[in-house]
Amino acid sequence: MNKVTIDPITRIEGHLGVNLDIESNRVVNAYCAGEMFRGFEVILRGRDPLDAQQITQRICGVCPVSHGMASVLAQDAAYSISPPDNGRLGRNLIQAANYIQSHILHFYHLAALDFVDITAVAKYQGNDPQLLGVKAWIKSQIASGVPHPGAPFLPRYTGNYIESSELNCLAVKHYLEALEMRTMAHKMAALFAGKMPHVASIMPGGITERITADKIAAYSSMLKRLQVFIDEAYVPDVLEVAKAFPDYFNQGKGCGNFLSYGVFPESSKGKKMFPSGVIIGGKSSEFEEGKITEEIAYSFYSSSSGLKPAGGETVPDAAKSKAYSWIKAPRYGGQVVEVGPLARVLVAYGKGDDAKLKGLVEKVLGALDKKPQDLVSVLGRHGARAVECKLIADRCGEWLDQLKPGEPAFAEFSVPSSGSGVGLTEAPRGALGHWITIKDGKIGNYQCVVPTTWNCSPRDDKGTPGPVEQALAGTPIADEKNPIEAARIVRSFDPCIACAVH
Ligand code: NFE
Ligand code: MG
Repeated sequence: MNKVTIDPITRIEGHLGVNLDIESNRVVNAYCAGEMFRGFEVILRGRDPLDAQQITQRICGVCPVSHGMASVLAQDAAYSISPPDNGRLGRNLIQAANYIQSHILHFYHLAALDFVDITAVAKYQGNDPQLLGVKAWIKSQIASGVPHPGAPFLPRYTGNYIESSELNCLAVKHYLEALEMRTMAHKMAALFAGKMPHVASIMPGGITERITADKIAAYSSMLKRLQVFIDEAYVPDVLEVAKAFPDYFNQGKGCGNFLSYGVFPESSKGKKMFPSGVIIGGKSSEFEEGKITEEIAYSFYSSSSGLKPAGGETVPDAAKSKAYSWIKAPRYGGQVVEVGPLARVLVAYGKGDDAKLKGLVEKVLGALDKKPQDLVSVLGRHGARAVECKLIADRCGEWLDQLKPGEPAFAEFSVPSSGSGVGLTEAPRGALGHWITIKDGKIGNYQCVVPTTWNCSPRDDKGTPGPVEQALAGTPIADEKNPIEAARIVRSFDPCIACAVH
């Protein structure tokens, strides 16, 4: 048995180490290690509850909006308030812009370089000024003997990349355009959020930015440019990668269980654009919050194991024997579940209520001659992310139309001296929950269970590996010095270790 370590796994957010036991060029066991402690849940104790949506946003610079949302949803519940329609829609539009930014980031800037050969640009014959700039710089790197020409597209493994130089050049062009698209998505969010990335206007009761016709028009015009990019670059590029690497419909399947809390409320009554739901062993069921626990047998904590988050504890123990990760192991009814875009799309597809989602999923599957079950794979995760990015961008136009300029976006409230609340939403990377308990007007306990906590969890008390660990087991690795297959599987989950540990 050979031990192969990828540490850190690069082009993700935060410090993830992956240790693989490999026998006869196949992964036998995988271990995901979150390699830092952060302590947000400890920092929050004793603070003013109204600090929570600001402090928790600092867990991450990529998905701060979702942390802010989970926090104000928990506080809405604790204060028994509900935002007016303008507040609900404003929150949706901020969170949607952050999803679009995050999904474009993930595909182009974090994952595509596992598939695209940047050096093809050295032979580029066209006259695109941006590509000519990249060409000159890559040629100079090749001439000076840099081992992997193409920094800052580094580090990367030697591997089989897309062969068509035309497609490779187009992908690099889109990589550069994607940077501008993400800036625009940030600007859209900031219209209703006050600022990005760590937003100012999301508060319990709604949002504090006023809804004006100017803001609606500005959001709408930037949205239209993003929709063109999503339709003409992002979705087609994901399809090209799928056509070039069909084997990745068979790689990285994982536990095959899925969980979504649901996201983007369409009314104050609770109907959401993406519904909540659970799929375990192929059977669908309604989501029950009471089934969530966190186990810590292999995590660096000395708190009790198997606690529900409302009564969760965070007691770090760096010297704990047997532990190998700072990530806890969340479980649903004791089961390992995957969260994220694939979970959201499969839950919604299974419920069958969303004709647009069903139509788009079937169109993509038809273009690739694949079945819904093929989605449980590396390429299925990329495909689900692109599909939901398009659906969310399209839906934003309808939310903009429903806004009422000049009407309130915020409901008044007061903070009780004691209470509790649960805030469940979906961040770009999956199911996100915050649990708040208020005691003597201060935060008595605050617990977060975060998407990458679910996906990159270590083994639980029974020794069952987490979703990414399961997705890696059994993977063929052609060259142990270049475990690109494992990196592609890990990155398909879009992990964020800063979030996972929090
Ligand atoms: Ni730090 Fe986050 C995760 C997402 S949770 S990126 O995991 O998406 O809000
Ligand atoms: Mg936690």
